[in-house]
Amino acid sequence: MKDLVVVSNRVSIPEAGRSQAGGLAMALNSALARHGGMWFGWNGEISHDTSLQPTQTCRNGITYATLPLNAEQHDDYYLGFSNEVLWPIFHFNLGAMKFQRRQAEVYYATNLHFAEKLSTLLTGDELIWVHDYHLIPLGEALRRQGSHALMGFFLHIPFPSAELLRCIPGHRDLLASFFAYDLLGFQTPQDLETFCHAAIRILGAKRSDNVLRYGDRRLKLGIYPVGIDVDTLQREAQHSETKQTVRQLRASLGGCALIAGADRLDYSKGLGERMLAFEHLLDDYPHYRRHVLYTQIASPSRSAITEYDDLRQQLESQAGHINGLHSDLDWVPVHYINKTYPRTALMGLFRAAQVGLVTPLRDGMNLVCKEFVAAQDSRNPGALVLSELAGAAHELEGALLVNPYDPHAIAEALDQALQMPYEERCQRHASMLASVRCNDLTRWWQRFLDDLGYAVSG
Ligand code: GDG
Repeated sequence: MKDLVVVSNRVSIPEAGRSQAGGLAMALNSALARHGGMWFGWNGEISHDTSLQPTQTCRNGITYATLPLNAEQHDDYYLGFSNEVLWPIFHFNLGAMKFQRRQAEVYYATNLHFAEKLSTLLTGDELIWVHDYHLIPLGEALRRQGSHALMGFFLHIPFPSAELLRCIPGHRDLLASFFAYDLLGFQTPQDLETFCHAAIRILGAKRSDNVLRYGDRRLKLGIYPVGIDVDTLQREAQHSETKQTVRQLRASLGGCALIAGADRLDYSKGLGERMLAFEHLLDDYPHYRRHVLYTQIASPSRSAITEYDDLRQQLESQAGHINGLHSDLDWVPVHYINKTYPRTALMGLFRAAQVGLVTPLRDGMNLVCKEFVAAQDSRNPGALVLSELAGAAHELEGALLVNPYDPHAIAEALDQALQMPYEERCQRHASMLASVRCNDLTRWWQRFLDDLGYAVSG
């Protein structure tokens, strides 16, 4: 079996003897543990000296090869082109795009820099699996270094329509660079189709089933919806009930129904519209006043980017407005928390909630809604209100699907969720749990790596 090399923008090395907290980190570590191999990427540090060789650390049989970014790479490759051009455009948010040609140049140069550093560690007999929008041109840069390895790329975020893609100066080169890979994975059928349409229209690529040909390159496409580790999360959710913080949370509800959300603080997650929806719930269905609480965890993210800081201020003001208007001496309707919690606390919050509220304006998949489903007590499960524009909406038929741009529609769905009869809640939850189990985390990476192994012949 070939060794596996996973490449992602950010790599966090687990502490010795401990497994890693994040869902995706868990998945990739389990794939690496099975195949044996290396995880390569940025260590999260900024250093002026980029001539250093990657630092290699071994944990549980996996080699973590990491390197710092310099200030220019951090500002222009990571914050700039990746997160102020690709992230907004790929999330259909043209208004948030801020293009600067120099940042695009640094994006390509940083990918080349990663490829040069990675090349020194390769033997030539690896499967290389590259993750996400920061590293689209990495495959092409590795080919230029002479690599003939099998290379796959997985896009965690949606793929934009050809018209939106065309707004990115240099989009042809960006699109063409996907063709350096052997396998390209998407979260949903829609993303795959949108990519094919763009490649055919903009590059003149030729399609036959799920294979695209462009020049002398042949690119296989596939759909691999990211899942979660259901058993581990279920155990954590059950165990959370013994934790002091979760017991205090339950005691503080005072008989109120809990609506819960937990997201990175990101404009793609629809947090402002969600807050407005909760306000409509209190205005349009006044019988819920004093009987319902909304807890929203918004964990800090990319705060150096103006849009993210503006959103933080906007949410603080919206939560303050609702609480100022509706609170009583013994009831505060919105708990808005701008902090990152341990995952067990999150699972405890989800388990204590009657309603999970997950309404991104656009999302590649969205793992929070799947985690909410896993965290429920099947004997008395909560209901899920989910954006129809999240990739997960393709799988979770038992959710109440809403248009995330319509706060009134979200408020109606919240009302429906809060009133949902017991049998209906159980049925919907059972269907969602079955689907989350079917496409779990292990299946995700196994299917991708199987297909990558056969990408050339298959
Ligand atoms: C990208 C794509 C795709 C949130 N708050 C806390 C916390 N979280 C965890 C959640 C969940 C993860 O962060 C967020 O995952 P999502 O899938 O919702 O979203 P992105 O971060 O945007 O991820 C997305 C994903 O990649 C995987 O392919 O689904 O569409 O955008 O696991 O639980 N975790 C902890 N404390 C918090 O306060 N510990």
